[in-house]
Amino acid sequence: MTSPVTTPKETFLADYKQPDFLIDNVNLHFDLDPQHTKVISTLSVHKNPNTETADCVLDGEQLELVSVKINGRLLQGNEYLRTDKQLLISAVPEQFDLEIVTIIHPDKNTALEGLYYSGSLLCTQCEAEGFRRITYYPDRPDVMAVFTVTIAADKAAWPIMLANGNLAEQGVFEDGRHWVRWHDPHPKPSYLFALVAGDLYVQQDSFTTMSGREVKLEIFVDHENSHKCDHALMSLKQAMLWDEKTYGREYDLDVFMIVAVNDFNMGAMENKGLNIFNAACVLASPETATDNDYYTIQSIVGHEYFHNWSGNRVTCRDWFQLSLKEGFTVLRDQQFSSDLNSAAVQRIADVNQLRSMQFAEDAGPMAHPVRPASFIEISNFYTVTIYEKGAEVVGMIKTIVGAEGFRKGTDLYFKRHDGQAVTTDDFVTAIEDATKVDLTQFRRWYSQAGTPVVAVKTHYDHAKEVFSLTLSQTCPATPDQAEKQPFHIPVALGLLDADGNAMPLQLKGENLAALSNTIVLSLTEAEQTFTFVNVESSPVPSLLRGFSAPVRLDAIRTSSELAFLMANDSDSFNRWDAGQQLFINVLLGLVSAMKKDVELAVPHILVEQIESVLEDADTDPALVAKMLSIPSENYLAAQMQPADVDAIHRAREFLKTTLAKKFKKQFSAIYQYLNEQKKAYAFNADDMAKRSLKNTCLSFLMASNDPMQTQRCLKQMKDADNMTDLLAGLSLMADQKGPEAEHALRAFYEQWQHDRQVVDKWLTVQALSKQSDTLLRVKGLMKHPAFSMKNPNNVRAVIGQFCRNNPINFHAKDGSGYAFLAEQIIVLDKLNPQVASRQLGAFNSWQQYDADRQAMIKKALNNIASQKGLSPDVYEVVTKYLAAGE
Ligand code: 0A1
Ligand code: ZN
Repeated sequence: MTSPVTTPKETFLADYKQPDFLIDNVNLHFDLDPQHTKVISTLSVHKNPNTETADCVLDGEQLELVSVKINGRLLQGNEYLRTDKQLLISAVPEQFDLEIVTIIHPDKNTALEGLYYSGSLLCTQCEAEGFRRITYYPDRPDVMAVFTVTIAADKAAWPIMLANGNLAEQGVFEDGRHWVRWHDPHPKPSYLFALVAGDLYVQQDSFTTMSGREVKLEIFVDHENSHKCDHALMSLKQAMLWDEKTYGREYDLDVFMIVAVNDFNMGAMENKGLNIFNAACVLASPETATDNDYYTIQSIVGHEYFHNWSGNRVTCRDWFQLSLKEGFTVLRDQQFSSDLNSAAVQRIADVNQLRSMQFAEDAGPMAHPVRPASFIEISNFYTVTIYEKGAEVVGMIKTIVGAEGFRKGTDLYFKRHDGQAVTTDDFVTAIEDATKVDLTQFRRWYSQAGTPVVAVKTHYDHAKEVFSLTLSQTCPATPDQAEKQPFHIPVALGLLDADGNAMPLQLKGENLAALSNTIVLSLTEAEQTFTFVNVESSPVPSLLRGFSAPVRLDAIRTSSELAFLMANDSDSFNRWDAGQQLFINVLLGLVSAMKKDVELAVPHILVEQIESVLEDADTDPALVAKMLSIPSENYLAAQMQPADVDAIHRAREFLKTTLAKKFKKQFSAIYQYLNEQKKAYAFNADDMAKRSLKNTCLSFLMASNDPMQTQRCLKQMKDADNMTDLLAGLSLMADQKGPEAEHALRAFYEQWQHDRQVVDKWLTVQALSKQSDTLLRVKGLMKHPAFSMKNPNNVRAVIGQFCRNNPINFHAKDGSGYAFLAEQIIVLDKLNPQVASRQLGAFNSWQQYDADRQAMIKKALNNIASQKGLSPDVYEVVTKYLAAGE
């Protein structure tokens, strides 16, 4: 296999060493120009007394070096050494001032790391290792310094110039240029540095903090988006208040700024005082954004804001500790969304994502622990394991120590480590010290990869009124770890009697029954039996309530047991979960019936349950919509070895159509009722729930193959005053063939071609179409003027959606989907390695398919691997995927 020019180096946690040099102050001066930006960096440096080396090594990539001065003396070329990644200056004093001048070319920067040009904006992205593309610097999170940033540029072209912290000074030059100086008093690592310049609209507001300080809030967007800032601003104020109330965290600068940019590799970035957002994650108006967008924006604005404490004030010692800030901050944003909207819906969405994506990652070639032991390219580790499983791990700590203990623990953590760069272990220690709960064994969640499987056996002794529950745990091997030690797994549990009522929970040896209907058991051994006494009748256990641990439950439950839980469990998450399991059993049954050529039928027990869910549609429409959502094809594929893509698709379609026909009257009535209740769009949990149920009904109605329903769908689109209803209609139409569908798509584009966020939705609905010619359409879209390979949102909307969320087409028998992805990755890698590597993720579960498909995927992977000059990003992933197949 051909590797990149030099084989990328692997970095190990075990090799961590403190930095040899520390920086107290950084003074940056930027002479901005998209083609040619000059950066003068002046650092006050001192030797770290704890280390030995006297050579000062700085990181730097793709920089033109102009000059290096130490204490004002210009160094000659032979006084330092340069490689393509570093600058080494030997024999430096214990303490010195270092001035480095570099030139960079933002307009050539398609990788979108460092300083780059997006539309008419100049902006930065420095996490994880982008700062080294701006200047030479010890670009690692444990070097924290106070930054002062001066920006100078032509005033007409760059009227707004922003950096972190508070505005200190500004002025104008005589030649039409102007300058600003920003000062951030909080020491920070280089990855939190940010700069933005451009001609932007600003929407302002303010927030008074718990101690009475007034903070200016500003959102900067392109002028044409001036009407799309309200929701993000409102979300920001909600987040600031929530963090004060829930975690006692107050904001600490005079101003908090958010900027929307069109070209961005991820969702958003928490730069101190100057968050930079992917425009799609901040802009919203009822006509252009769906409920889902509104929801996501609220949660991402919260997420980035919460980083101000969990990430910025207390940061990571090294990138192996990434989950220290990300896992904890995701938990915080989940709590925030849950408090502001519906807790059950939030939990269901989080678990759905975890199960469909993180479990797949844990079961695939890139499996890694929440605290990885090594990496080649850190950008590849912004994963669902670090983020979502990381959040589950912190959530389990909260479950184990209780909400009050957790708050004591986080208070201690923030106080003890304010201004420091620390480890996940420091976080756990702070919680232990505050609560006196021993989390020694729990720490294995940070070091062991893989999804544990918990098997369940039960026994009821009628005569003694004793119920015993035997739980055993195993964890499958992952590429770097064959053997696993038992985890500390909190298992939340309730018992139901035959009428569905909660039963008292009294563990043997305890005097009294637990006060609540749910107790949390600590499973710490490979096998453990929990004995409940005074259990008057044979109970039905409700296990892992609220999904109390990120494990797979291996409990043999009959369909009638699942139906019983679906109808009676007081834990709404578990009610939903029982329904999902029932769906899965039915779908897998349909798949095997198909194989045996037996006539397909939907079991009565499911039909009955759906009937009662529909009867109850009024009580909790959000939950009902979730209860009616059939598990995705991808998730079903993960439950089958080998996954039969076509059979799964057909089984799912059959189930949907059967239910649609059986309950047409009910779906129609609910739809009608909700549609008539229409009022002006507002984003709140109640209205969102109703729209969600209405559109779920519409999607069932469309599955009934009745032309009348198509008319209904078109009418909804015509009448819609909001993007939620319009897009729901359009995506149902895009699944159809024929002139009506084509017309709907054309009309939509004509109406919205001026709006990038809406155009991305238009691209997505087409990439997701179930029609068999979708790949052809996708290729056509990539030639459309609305599409650019350099824009990550476009790439995700077309290539990403097709390859990840359209399994029936991506996994086409002829391998065309695989060849397509390989080709795109090869092109993308030259432009933007981070985006290329992420798209490669569509091959993560390649070993779960049949031998023919595996052979074709392997060919596609080999095609990528044989390319000259691969980025470390793509190299790492493709190598690991291929190694798994050896
Ligand atoms: N820290 C950000 C995520 C992020 C990571 C890398 C980026 O650029 C390559 C950008 C953003 C967050 O958690 O929101
Ligand atoms: Zn984050």
